[in-house]
Amino acid sequence: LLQYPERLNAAIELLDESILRHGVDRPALRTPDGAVWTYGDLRDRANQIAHFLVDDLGLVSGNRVLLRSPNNPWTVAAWLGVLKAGGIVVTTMAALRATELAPIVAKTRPTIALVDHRLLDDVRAVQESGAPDLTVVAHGGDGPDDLVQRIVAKPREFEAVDSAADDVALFGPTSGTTGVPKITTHFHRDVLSIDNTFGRMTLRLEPDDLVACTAPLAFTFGLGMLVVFALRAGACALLVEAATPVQMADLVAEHGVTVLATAPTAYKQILKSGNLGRLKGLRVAVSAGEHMPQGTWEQLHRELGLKVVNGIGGTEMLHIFISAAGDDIRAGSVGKPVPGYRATILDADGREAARGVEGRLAVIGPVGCRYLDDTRQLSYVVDGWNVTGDVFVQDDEGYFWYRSRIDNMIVSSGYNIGGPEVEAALDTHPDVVESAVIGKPDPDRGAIVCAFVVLRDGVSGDAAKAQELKDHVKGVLAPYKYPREVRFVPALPRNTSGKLQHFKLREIVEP
Ligand code: 3SK
Repeated sequence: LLQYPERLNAAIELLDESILRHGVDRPALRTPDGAVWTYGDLRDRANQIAHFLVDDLGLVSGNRVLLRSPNNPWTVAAWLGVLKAGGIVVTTMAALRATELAPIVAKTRPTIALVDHRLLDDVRAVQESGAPDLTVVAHGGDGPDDLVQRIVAKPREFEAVDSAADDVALFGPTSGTTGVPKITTHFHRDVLSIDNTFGRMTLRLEPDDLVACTAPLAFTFGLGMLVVFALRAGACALLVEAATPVQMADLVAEHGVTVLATAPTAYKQILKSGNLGRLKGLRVAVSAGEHMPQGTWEQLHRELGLKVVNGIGGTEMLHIFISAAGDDIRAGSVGKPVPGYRATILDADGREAARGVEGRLAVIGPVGCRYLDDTRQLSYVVDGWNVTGDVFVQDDEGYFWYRSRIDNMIVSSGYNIGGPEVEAALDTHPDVVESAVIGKPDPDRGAIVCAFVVLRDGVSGDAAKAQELKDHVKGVLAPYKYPREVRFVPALPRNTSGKLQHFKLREIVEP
């Protein structure tokens, strides 16, 4: 499955080959307002967009096309159209503002931008300040549908560019958890590799599945779930432009979604809101993007009767590389390397650590980590291994267990305290929606555990509640791990992929 022909266009594999296998009239994409695009509709629109890009805008192979739009069928058609035309997709989170977009545009140098009307202002600002040659085409939203008007008369057949399997298909900017973007580059074969590994070995979608995912298509978690895995399986994706986790749970129930992929935070919010019953129709629930505490996993298991498929992935490797399904799942563990990948733990000297020893997780597999024009490649990729910023331990059976981010191990009075275990303990309190824990410098103890807590609506964050939470943690964990400082906040800082930004909390306590 991991041998690829020399010439390969991922869009043909995902769309045209899927039509040959599963039929043209099956639904490929749905929206909450009832719109349905069949595989045939999607192929027609992708081909028309490819014609427009090549015939009218002069796109040649290797040109980069910036896509900025929410999760809707046009975004998927544009993504496939760019690949068919031989272009490289530059996906960017809708939430990015001009100041964040500018360095991405400067580095990836797109010549064309297909932009939803609602996201046009930031692109125009970037264009005016440093990308005068960028051709911007608007679509969607409430504005005039330039893209739709300009493709409507185009032929519905398009001879896709005969790309090499190793031609770049997409640039995935990653803000990581530290805020400075790196641009990952991925080949046409990488797009298929994520399906041949996690998609087919672990997830195993079926043609009758309806897949929903809260991640944007600009985040490769969402792209994999809603486009790559869904289309290759002949399944259908429910594309939701914007929804809170609780609204997503309603959509799952209303539309009969069978596979939901989202982050632990969303599962926690659905749980705490009392709406978990809305997920009862799911066949598969995937959790990734962050660590899922064992307590949350167990509660979901108890109340849904479903073993959540936990996974760890990264934009660097395009998708999930450690996971488990069915009987292989161990509560609280992220699983084992997905077939095709190898993972190991590195000690402080960068050598392979023994089983049971905590260290930095490194991974190697069919998808490579290649940053565009970035010297950070030298520290994050060693002999082909992607050295992640996560601390894990591997047990004797080969299962990987998350400990913390490399920078979130708190040393207090000589004790090593993993921030995530304190977060998990806090999250088991019924009034806590979510929490984030950091080490705050302290003259006596070196550091103290400082917790930022989001409370349930209507619960007040006062001194008594802070004391109650401290006592709660002392009751769940070794007492020395309790947070000596508790701060109540309305929300936690997250990057546009939804990952918690502990560094922003550190900036608050040590300005
Ligand atoms: O775990 C992640 O953050 C991730 C990143 C990219 C693609 C998929 C996943 C799960």
